[in-house]
Amino acid sequence: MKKSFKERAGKERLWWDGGTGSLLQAAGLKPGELPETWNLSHPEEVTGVAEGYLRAGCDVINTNTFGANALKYPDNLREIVEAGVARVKEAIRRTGREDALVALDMGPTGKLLEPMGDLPFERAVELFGEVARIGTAAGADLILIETMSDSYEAKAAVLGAKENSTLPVCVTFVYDGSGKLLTGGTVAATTAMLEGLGVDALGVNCGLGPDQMLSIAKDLMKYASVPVIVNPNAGLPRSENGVTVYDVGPEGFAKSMRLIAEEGAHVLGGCCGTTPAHLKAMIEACRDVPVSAPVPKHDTFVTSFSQAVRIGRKPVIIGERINPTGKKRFQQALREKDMDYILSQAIEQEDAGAHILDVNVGLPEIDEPAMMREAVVRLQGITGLPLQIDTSDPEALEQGLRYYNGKPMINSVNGKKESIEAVMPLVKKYGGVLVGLVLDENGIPDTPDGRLAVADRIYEAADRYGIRREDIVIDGLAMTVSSDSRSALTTLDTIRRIRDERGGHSILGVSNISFGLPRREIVNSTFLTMAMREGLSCAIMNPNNEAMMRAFLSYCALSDLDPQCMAYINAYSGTSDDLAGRKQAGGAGDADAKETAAGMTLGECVIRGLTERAAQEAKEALKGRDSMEIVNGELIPALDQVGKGFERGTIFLPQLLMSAEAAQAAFAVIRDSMSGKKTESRGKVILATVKNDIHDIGKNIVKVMLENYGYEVLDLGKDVPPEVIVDAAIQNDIRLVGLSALMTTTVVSMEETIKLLRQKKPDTKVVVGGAVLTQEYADRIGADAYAKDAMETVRYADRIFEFAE
Ligand code: B12
Repeated sequence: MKKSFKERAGKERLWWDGGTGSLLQAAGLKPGELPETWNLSHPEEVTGVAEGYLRAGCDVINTNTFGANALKYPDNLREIVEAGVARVKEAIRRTGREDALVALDMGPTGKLLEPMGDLPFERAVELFGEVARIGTAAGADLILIETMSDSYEAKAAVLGAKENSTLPVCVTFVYDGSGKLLTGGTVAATTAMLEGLGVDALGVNCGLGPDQMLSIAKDLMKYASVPVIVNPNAGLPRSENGVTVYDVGPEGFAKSMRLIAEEGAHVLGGCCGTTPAHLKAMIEACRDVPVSAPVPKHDTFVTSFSQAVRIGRKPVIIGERINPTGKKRFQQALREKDMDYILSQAIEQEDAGAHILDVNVGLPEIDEPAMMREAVVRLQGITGLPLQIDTSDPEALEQGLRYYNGKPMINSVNGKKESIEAVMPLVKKYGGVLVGLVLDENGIPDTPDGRLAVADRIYEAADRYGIRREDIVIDGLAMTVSSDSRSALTTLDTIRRIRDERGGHSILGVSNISFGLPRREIVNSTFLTMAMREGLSCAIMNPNNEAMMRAFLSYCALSDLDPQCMAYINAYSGTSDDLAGRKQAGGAGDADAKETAAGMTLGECVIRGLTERAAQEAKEALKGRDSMEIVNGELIPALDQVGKGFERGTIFLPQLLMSAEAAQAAFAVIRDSMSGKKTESRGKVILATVKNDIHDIGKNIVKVMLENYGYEVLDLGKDVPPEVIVDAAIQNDIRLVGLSALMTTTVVSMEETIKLLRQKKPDTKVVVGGAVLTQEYADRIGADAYAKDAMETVRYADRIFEFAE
């Protein structure tokens, strides 16, 4: 019997195959034709590609099913996938390579997941699950989820695969040259998430050539405990006479791949532009590089879609404010589903310096699982901080874990059998760093020995469930010192011994210590300092509380955890010793003093991606200001700022999308306030955002202004092909067409549209606009006019329709 992927990966070097699409194109696949249809229509050609790679020496061969899912193949998915597996098996038979493995290839759906896009997470799980089911039944040996640029979609794919198949699952992401996903994830963050989900191997493919992938391969080796896969392109693609070409030939590819093999990558292959010749050269060049088994890493990371927070020597601050306990305003927000209030609590804590945010939305009268899901989804739309899912309801926990885009912290399990059995299987399935409370059926032990005994039982249970001990953080339980004067010392001894005797991590809800005492932050901050000194890894606390942050920052400065005291200096230089606190913080105050969210301007709401708040602020702003002044003075500058952050790489696509949504919500309010001013029609104008461009906020503003000045607007929407625009202009005998483009790459579509319009309807005038355009550009592409904003567009229309004063 042939050896499985798990038996081989990491023990010998495995050779994955190379590009498929380019070979099928060479065999006659036409542009726009779906490659997977060839599994049925051109079986010989597809089998030939696999044969080529097998003869080159590859061990793992992908099925030609990269784009196969029910969205693209609603009628014949089963046939396509089954045929994809059958083609590779046939190639194996023909080449006598019975040892080779068939990898069921699953690529991205091509859609963005909610809330960034419109594909619901569960639908994505279902789409991947269906392919996994069919491919497994058809006899694939493993599943490859590849070319993923969004960690959230990759998570949906892994769940789909694991819930529908027992085959090994591998995932490879597309990182850019700086080592980040399109949605912001780093190698450390995505690796922690995937390993938490229990994948069998992980790595990188596509996007870059082997030279540019070297540093990513090094990072993967640094963070991964499972075998690492590296499948680069044949260099970087460029367009030559409309054809995509790659600039690295077999010899160059082989040479660069040897360096990656020497870094220790366990599985090597190719992606776009690579051919059997590339793979053959690579195998020859790398064959003698020894393979070492993957080295288990002992890091503890809690991650979000874009950040990895290390739990280790430096204490981590977990913001405690997203929690209804004792907070009337928060309880009201939960009852009224006032998500913006909850989100604003996150933003305040992030600004105040929290590293992770605790999320507790338990209230007896609400549907906690639904609220947990909503809170997790919405929070990860507006903050890059990792979350701690905090609930005692296993159903709410599963909802939080399932919809979380990363490896969360989980609060909590305890020593009771019932708790372990409810929580640990979920941690095993979804991954996470689990807080273990040192209490059990007998209550909370009152000695450190007793507490350590419970901690040991939690560690042992984790071993049984296959959860790494590094992913357990023991809560030593801070109990009220006013009712037991030894309680603080017992807790402190416990956490010190967890560090010294178990090599483990610890956590405390710090403020519990001071219940019933006056001026609680005095006690809390001293207790925090003592606990950090005893090895506390994570403090659940209020980062808005200045006394606590002072204790934290000064402790780090004094403990060689703040190089050159930079964080301390940045926070306090130039401040005076009063309650004004740190420069970036909201100021001092006790735990409940900041129940109302900090005031935020409309622009800030847009930048933060707070949709409902932005709409509300727009309403407020309209009371005192002119609508266009709000648009030009606040909305556009805010979007500009977000755009600049995106360009610099400080803001990622999910945040860009949330900001766009918030701007649109504000704009909708402004638009409604302007309607009703219409007079009788001055003329009919077409507006459209050109082909391949989906930016339409600016175009929509132009539309409203034109309508307000009495024009009838035929809005063709976004991503509109030239023919559609021209046909509409002819049919409606349009005198003025307005075209919008926001990207340098789509100005070409604008030019095409103008050309076609000149041919087919020469009497129509064209006004163009959008952030990338200038008068010069407009002249070059043959437009009649350029308008820098909506008001200028109206003035131009007035001239064309002869309403100009
Ligand atoms: C919001 C936004 C998005 C949103 C769009 C949501 C939507 N429904 O529109 C989302 C998140 C979806 C998005 C996606 C992408 N975006 Co974007 N996005 C932006 C951002 C931040 C703001 C754009 C905006 O709405 N501005 C506010 C409006 C009011 O301004 P405006 O459009 O210029 O409109 C005014 C005038 O230009 C004029 N006007 C506009 N249209 C028209 C039409 C006519 C006829 C006339 C006369 C006048 C006129 O009047 C308007 C009012 O005054 C810009 C950055 C920026 N500062 O421009 C990047 C930006 C445009 N995006 C960019 C990129 C790269 C992308 C993506 C490729 C990202 C990705 N990797 O996936 C995708 C593209 C998808 C696609 N195929 O189109 C780049 C483009 C780079 C370039 N030079 O080519 C920018 C510049 C960001 C950056 N700095 O990197 N984006």
